[in-house]
Amino acid sequence: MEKVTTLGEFIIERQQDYPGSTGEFSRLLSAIRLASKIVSHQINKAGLLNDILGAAESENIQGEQQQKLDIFANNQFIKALEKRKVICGIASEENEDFIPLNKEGKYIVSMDPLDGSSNIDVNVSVGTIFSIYERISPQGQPVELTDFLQEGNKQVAAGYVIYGSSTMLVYSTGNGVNGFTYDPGIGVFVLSHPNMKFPATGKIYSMNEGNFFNCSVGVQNYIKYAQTIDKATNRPFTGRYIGSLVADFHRNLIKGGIYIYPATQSAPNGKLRLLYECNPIAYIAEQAGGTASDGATRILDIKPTELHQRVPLYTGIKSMVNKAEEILKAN
Ligand code: AHM
Ligand code: MG
Repeated sequence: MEKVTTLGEFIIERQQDYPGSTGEFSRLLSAIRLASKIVSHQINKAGLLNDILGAAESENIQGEQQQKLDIFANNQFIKALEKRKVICGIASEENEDFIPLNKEGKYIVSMDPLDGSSNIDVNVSVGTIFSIYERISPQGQPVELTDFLQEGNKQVAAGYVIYGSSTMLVYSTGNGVNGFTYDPGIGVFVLSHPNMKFPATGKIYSMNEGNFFNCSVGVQNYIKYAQTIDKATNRPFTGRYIGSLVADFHRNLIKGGIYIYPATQSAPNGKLRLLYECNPIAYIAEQAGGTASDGATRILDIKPTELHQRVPLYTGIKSMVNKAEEILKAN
């Protein structure tokens, strides 16, 4: 039989790479693995009799309508994570404040439990995004806001789960990016995409072009550049936009491209949140040989000032992001 590496085995193998490792971190990852399976199972049943589709009667801190599955996914991830004593706090897109957990815990988790949730009712891919740091406040004391406001370059791990035609968990602990596909028949994630890297070149651009006249001249000029016919640079690029960050990023990682959520007149800092959307995606992008910026500054070097802070995001193949930055700078 062909050798299959499960995520569980992979986590244990990798733990041995770090001398002195206590297994605490592995426990954290296995909580994320467990919650993803539960959420995946529920998403795959959406539309059946489980009354899980559609809007809930609440809004989140951003004033956005919460979907029932947003709340379900948030609860599942919190439930799984709070059981692991290694975690001292969680920040979530769905909660105004961070949630303090075990004072003795060493790690904090920031997450978007269900990103792109407006896509659920129409059977389009959604995702979970997570970011992990070691706390900076002393163990034994309650977790503090400053533990969550660390620069992205301090992340010790980050990843996402894509609930698509299959469910995949993609993550990095700073040593490359690995992707695991969920086999629902046996209930395990299997290593299917070892050492993921962006292709050397790409021709996909992903942006909500409905915002064209709402964007700066620089962004408009980049879109015109992407659409211009030029054989030498393989243009025009192909436009692909799902409206689900994880799915758009994942496609561009595999096929080669750039994802843009720029500043707009109505959203001067863009739409995406630094802590639990941009930082983890930027970490994965860099670990896969790509890059991420806000149009001028490396995402991972931005010092967060608040939990739900938003920043513009340009991420994907380095040469494509660099070109976008060059065009923005010229305007
Ligand atoms: P959400 O966190 O409320 O789901 O919003 C984030 C999503 C991203 O997944 C996606 O890239 C973006 O919003 C799409 O926004 P828009 O509809 O403005 O293009
Ligand atoms: Mg989101």
